[in-house]
Amino acid sequence: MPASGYRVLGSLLMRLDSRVLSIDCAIDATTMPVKTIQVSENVLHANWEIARQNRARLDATGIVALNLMASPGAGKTSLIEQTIHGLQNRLRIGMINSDTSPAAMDAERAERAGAAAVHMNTAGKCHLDAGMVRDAIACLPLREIDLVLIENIGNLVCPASWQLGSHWNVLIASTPEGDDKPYKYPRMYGGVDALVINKTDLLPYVSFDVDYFTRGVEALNCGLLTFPLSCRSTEGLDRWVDWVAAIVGGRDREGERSALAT
Ligand SMILES: Nc1nc2c(ncn2[C@@H]2O[C@H](COP(=O)(O)OP(=O)(O)O)[C@@H](O)[C@H]2O)c(=O)[nH]1
Ligand SMILES: [Mg+2]
Repeated sequence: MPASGYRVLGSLLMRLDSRVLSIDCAIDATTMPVKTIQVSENVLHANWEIARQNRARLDATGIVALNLMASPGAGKTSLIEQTIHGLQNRLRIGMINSDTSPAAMDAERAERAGAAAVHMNTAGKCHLDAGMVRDAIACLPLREIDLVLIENIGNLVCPASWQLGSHWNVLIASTPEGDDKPYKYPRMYGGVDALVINKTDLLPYVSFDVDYFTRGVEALNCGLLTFPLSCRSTEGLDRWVDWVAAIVGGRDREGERSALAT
């Protein structure tokens, strides 16, 4: 067994020393007794405990953290860049970027925009977890930061299940993705505290029925705080930036918005 790499027992996927093995399980369902293994519950509980510690650490240094989730290409890094620019003389910002590979260009974009940035390579894993965020936080100059923007892995499924210790979970939708996404990803849309609808500049060119989309969101997450905007044209960005400044400014009162449910 090599020192590097990891094994996920009971899973169909193993990664050993950079080699990914896909294993086909041939189980004869007629003779095998049924066993239920509560692996995911235990793993999620352990994650919750670390998320709680992350929250405590952030609170102790007076930092507010936003967990930004979206599909690949929805505009997570663009929104982070625009938020850094919009707040440049008001708040000191740290950024945690995650990608499934060593490619650190999004962290570099945030750094060029003016943030202290950390790149987290999840090595193929489809979401951040609280342990990764704990390690990333440890690399940031916490005493020189007011706000941490976390760019989660681009997908609308896995990140929804993993608490990080962030104060606000924010979903970034974008108009070219289509208006059906709330109906297809209810867990993500139902679980977030705020929603950004990015790329509104493309509304005249793409098939995106705002009413249909909004009805889907409202059915899952009634009254969800929503920010339609364009990172390209900058329309709507002021309202988003002012809101971020307000939640950081009023962190004692608002900071518990995203409750850490067990
Ligand atoms: N038209 C348009 N393109 C955008 C907007 N925001 C981001 N993009 C583009 O969408 C692509 C993906 O953006 P990026 O921020 O890297 O997305 P991420 O993968 O979610 O981090 C890039 O080509 C951006 O220039 C927007 O508001 N309007
Ligand atoms: Mg990105």
